[in-house]
Amino acid sequence: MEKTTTPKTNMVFAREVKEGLSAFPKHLSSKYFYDEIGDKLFQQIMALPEYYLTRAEYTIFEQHKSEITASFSTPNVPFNLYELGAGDGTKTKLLLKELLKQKYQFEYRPIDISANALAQLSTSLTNELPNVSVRPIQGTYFDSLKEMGQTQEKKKVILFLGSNIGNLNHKLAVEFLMNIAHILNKDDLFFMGMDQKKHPRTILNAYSDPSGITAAFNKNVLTRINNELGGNFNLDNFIHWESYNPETGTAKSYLVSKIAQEVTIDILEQSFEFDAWETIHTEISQKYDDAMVYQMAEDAGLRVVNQFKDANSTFKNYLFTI
Ligand code: AVI
Repeated sequence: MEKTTTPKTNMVFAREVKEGLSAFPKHLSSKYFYDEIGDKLFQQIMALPEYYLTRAEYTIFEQHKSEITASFSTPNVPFNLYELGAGDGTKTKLLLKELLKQKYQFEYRPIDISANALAQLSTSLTNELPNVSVRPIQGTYFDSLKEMGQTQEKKKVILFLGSNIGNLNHKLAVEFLMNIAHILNKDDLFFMGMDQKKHPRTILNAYSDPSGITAAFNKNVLTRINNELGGNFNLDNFIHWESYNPETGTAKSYLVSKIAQEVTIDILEQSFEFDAWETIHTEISQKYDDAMVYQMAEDAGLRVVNQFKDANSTFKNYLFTI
């Protein structure tokens, strides 16, 4: 999910909090989980035994790196490798190493809203893979997609890993894919990680770990409201709750008010009432199957040309073209 960390986004944050807490049922966007603390909590989540997604995608890359990179291009066709929301690049480095080994001509263009994340990634790449040419782009997905669409340049391969698409509701996910389709030329490719439907218990466990890290991650949106908008949320008055609907494949996170309470947010000059056991919906993490993915692709003007999976089809990476 795209992060929002700049001060200028505070006004947007304030407006969205006002809308979300005035709505019935209440909601807040999971994009506000991510600040310095939220980023660290997400790093911890990715290392949790219950959170299988990151390891599954890493395994796919380890096991299929030569087929994956061969499906991107051939050594004689130069291309730009873009990555939306690059993060720390742990999984991508496996592909970068393989591309170097196979003598592909490419430039790696990680995109992230956080200048700090990009600087750290560039430094680690310079140390670990000094032969990779790296040219980061700092900005939102939206701005960078627009820029990519305007530049007529060499072939593009765009990575969007980690099932980040699952944090968008269906309508926004299809709109996002339409934007991707719009900027792809004939030979360009889009490579996306999508978590798969599986035993509901496995999914629930991944989002409600007993160590409480996911709960702290979910509650970080309240901490941010307290710190950035002058809120007085008492975090102990809320519990993290996860649900999974195996029919739709939708996992949803909530914060549930344990008591009837009133919370004040200074910047908004407003108070919000909570009944006992009232919910704030904070995140959706959609799980997919092939039928859904092919339908979404068709609706967005994309075509699935290849897919890679781990042994149990826990997670899949799909390759799309227009
Ligand atoms: C970033 N995103 C794909 C994660 C997910 O699985 O939905 C965020 C997350 N939320 C709770 N745990 C991890």
